[in-house]
Amino acid sequence: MKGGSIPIRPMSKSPVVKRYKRNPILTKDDVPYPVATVHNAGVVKHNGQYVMLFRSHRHNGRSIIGKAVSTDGIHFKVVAEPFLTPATEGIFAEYEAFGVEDLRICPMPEEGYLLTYSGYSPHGVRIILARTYDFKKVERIAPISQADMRNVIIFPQKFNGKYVRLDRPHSEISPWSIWISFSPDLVHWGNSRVIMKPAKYHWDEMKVGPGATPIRTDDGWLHIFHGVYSTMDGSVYRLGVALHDLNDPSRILGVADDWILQPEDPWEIAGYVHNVVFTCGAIPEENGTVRIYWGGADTVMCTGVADISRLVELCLHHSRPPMPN
Ligand code: BMA
Repeated sequence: MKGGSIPIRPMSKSPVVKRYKRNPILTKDDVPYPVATVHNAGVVKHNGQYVMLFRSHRHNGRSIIGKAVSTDGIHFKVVAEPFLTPATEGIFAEYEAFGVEDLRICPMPEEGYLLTYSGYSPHGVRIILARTYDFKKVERIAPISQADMRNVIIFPQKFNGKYVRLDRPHSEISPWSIWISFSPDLVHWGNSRVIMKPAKYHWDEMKVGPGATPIRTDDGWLHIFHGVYSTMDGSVYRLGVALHDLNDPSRILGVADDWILQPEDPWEIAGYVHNVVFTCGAIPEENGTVRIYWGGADTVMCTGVADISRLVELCLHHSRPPMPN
């Protein structure tokens, strides 16, 4: 230390997720039709391109899903028309009347891309399953939950011939916890049980919910989820990680005790809903990192990268019980 001065370090943000320096990467100004927000996007790699299906509030306050594409995962171009708007006929019209939100993409080998999103209507919020092969045409398959359920993600592999999903029912007795369910055909789901609950007086004490489609690693399925803490100034949404057994995803090998990302940039702290980072998609890269995408304050899209091995280590060696109390 020269001259005895105390070095002043810049305040470090998340030590785990390295934010892209030029966040946000997508805003309403990039959208060629009128919207108030761009956030909570599912993302996959398809034919060498990154495809992002993002949520936008229309000026009437209801949500639709737009599509953007990119060659590097950072610079996205939004296509001229929305990808998914509320259905106009049949059962889907009835259950999507108030909007479609927070779409997740599951690349299911040889079965195209399974899409799960929230359909809002006078009957509540429930999950709708759809499928696309090319991100041009979308086929709705079925509503796959009753009200009130949000945040369903499907594992991109079958287990003993069954599809497996994480879901998030809520009741006063067992508030906002992560459950697992199984299906032989994607339409009928059951054998559900709770596998992860909020931890008292902890950053996720109010809610935990499924986030990005789980990523297969040598050590287990890595799941980036969201956790919510309630304060006198409203709720704070942060991201955490959990690791599920490779062959039996109902077995959680570890949940990292600390969050990996919290609202810190101005566009995460203030916006349509303050203090929110919320993920619906993350992509494993060949260099051992995962590119995480998150909505900032329900208003803009952001990205950053983390080392997969570090996230796995946090789950295995700095963990808290998945079912505290
Ligand atoms: C959740 C969902 C998300 C949203 C978050 C923060 O309940 O509505 O879509 O990002 O709240 O507002």
